[in-house]
Amino acid sequence: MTGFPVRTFPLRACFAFRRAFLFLTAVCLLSTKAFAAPAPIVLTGSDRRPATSLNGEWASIVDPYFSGLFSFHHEEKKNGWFMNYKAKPGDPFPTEYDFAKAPKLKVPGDWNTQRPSLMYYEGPIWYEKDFTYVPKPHTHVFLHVGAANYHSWFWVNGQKVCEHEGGFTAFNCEVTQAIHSDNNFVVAAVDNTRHEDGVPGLETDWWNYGGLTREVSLIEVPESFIDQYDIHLSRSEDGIIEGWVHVVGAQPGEKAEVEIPGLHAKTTADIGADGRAALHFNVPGLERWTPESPKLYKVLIRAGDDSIDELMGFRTIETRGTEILLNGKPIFLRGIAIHAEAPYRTGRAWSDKDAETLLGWAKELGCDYVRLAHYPHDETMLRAADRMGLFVWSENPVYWALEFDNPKVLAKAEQQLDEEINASRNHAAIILWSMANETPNTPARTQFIETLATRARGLDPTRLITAALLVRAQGNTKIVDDPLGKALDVIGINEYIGWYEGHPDSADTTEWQIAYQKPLIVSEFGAGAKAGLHGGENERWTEEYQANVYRHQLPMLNKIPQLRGMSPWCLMDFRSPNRPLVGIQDEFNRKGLISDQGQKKLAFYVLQKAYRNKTIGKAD
Ligand code: GCB
Repeated sequence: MTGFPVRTFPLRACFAFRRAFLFLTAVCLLSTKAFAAPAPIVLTGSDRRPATSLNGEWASIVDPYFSGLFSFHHEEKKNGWFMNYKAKPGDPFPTEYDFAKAPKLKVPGDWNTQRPSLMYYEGPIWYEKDFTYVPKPHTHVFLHVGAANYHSWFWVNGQKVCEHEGGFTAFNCEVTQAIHSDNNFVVAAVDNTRHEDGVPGLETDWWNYGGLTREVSLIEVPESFIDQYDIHLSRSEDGIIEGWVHVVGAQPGEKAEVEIPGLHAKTTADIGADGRAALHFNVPGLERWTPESPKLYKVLIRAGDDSIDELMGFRTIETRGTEILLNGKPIFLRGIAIHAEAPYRTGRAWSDKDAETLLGWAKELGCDYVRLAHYPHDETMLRAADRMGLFVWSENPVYWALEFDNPKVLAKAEQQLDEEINASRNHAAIILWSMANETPNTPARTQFIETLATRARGLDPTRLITAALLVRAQGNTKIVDDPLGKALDVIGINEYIGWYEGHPDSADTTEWQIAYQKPLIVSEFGAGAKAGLHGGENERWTEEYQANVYRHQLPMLNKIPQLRGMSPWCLMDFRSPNRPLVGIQDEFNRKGLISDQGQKKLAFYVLQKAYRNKTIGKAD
C-alpha cells in the first residue's frame, strides 16, 4: 500500500490532459477510475488507536505570497521552506527563513485567536515541528491530521507526503518511507484562502479560522491493518448486527473478528479479494441505544496483528410516511444548532472539554438532538454525543452558493462527504447526513446535491439523508416545494420569521404548505440578542425580543402536521465577519441562546420550558 491519501492527483492529471486534448476532458472527469489513485486511507476509529501526539507548539512563518513554495515565476520550488534548511557559513546563496527563530503556534488551534495580527489573516502559514521517532519494522506509519483549514501540504524530513483540500475532515498521509529513527521534522503549509471553486465557497456566515485546527499525530499500524469498518444493527433482521470490516494488505481468506464481550457475542469472517469481511451475527440481549439510555458497548475488532477497541451504541433509524422511527418507534427531535466555536475562549472548538461544555448546555436546554452545523465537527463531539445521548445531524460544507456546474467542485464535495461518512459512520448518535445548507434552487444545484445524496446512500444505507432548504412565500403562506426535497428522506427548512422578515407575531398568521409527505425538521429559526441587553419585546437586539420570537415560533411550528423536530439557530454566539454592528454584534452572530462567554439569554429558558414540558412536538 503506497501513495497519497488524497484525490487531488487524478484530478490534476485530468486537468493536465485537458490542456492538450480538450475532447478528453469529459472522459477524464467522468471516469476518474481510469486514473484512480489508491483509495484514501481512512483509519476509522483512529482516536481509539495508540498514537504519538504531535500536538503542542509548532514553529510558524506567515507567508502571504506563498514564497516558501513558489518561485518568482510561480514555479513550485524544489528547495522550498519544507526543506527546513539551516543556513551554513559560506553558503553561496541566502536562506531567508529559519524555523528555529520563528514564533510558535499551538496545535491544535486556529491561528486567528492565537495572535492579534492573525485575526483576519487569510493565506498560507508554514508550520514546523521537530520530533523523535523509532519506527518498527513491518509497519506503516501515518501522519493523522484531524483537520487543516483549508488547503494543506505536508513534508516529513523534506519529502512531500501529502496534499489535502477541505477544512473539516481528517486525513492520513503515509510517512513510512519518509520517517527515520531518532530526529525527524515535519513541515506543513496551511492556506485558508477562500476560493470560488472551494467547498465551502467564498461566502459563509462564520469565521474562516485557519490552521491545524484539530489534533495531529502519528499512527503506526501493522503491514496488514484495519482501515475501515461499519458495524450496525440490522433494520430488517431483529437482533442481528451486520456490516463489514475492511483490511488493507490482507490476503483473501484471512480472517477478521468482531467481539462484543458484554454480550458474549463474537463472529469471525473471511476477508475477500476486495479486502472486506462481511459481518452478520446474533446479539441476544442487546440493549439498544436511545437518548434516555445511551448504552455503549466495548467492541473488539481484530484482523491479523491489528486490533481496535471500539465503544459503540446500536440502534436503528428509519422513516415511515411522515414519521421518524428510532428502534421502530416514532420520535420527535428536540434540538439546537451548534457551530464548532469554542465556548469562553472563542476560536475553533476541538477538545473534549469544548464538546462537553457545548453538549452539556444542549442537555440542560432539554435537547435530545443537535444539528452540528455547517461542516463535520471534531470526533470529540461525536464521541460526547454518543455518550450523552444526543442525536446528531452531521453536515457536508455545501453551503449557500457554490459553483454547482463545475465538476471539480462536485469532486471536492464528494471527497469531503466520503471522508465524513467513512470516518464517523460508527457513531450511534449520527442519524442524519445533511448534504447542504440553503443552496439556490437551480437545476445545476439540484443535480449536484442529488449526486451527493445518491453517493451518501451508497456509502451508508442505514441513515437518513437531509438538507436545509430555503422556503418561499406567497402572502402569509410559506411554501416548501424546493425540488431537492425529492432526493431527501427528511426535509430540513430554515426560516427567520420575526427576524429577517416581519415581526415576532407575524408567525401567528403564517400558514404552511409542504409539498412532500415526508418528516420535516425546522433546521433553523431564531433572532439576534446581545446578552445583558434588556428592553421591550419588540425592541431588536434585546433578550426580550429574541424570547418573543421563540414564544411566537413554537405554537406556529406545532401546527405543522409533519413536524418531527427542530434545531433553532443557535446554541452559542459565534464569530462572523458579516456581523460588524458596533456595541451589539462586534463581529459575532448574536443568535445564540448563550453568549460566547456562557451567559444564558431569556430565550434559552423559553425553549427549555417547551422542551422539558414537551409542549413542542408530537410522537412521544
Ligand atoms: C442561515 C444560515 C446560518 C446563518 C443564519 C443567520 O440561514 O444557515 O449559517 O448564520 O442564517 O444568522 O443568518
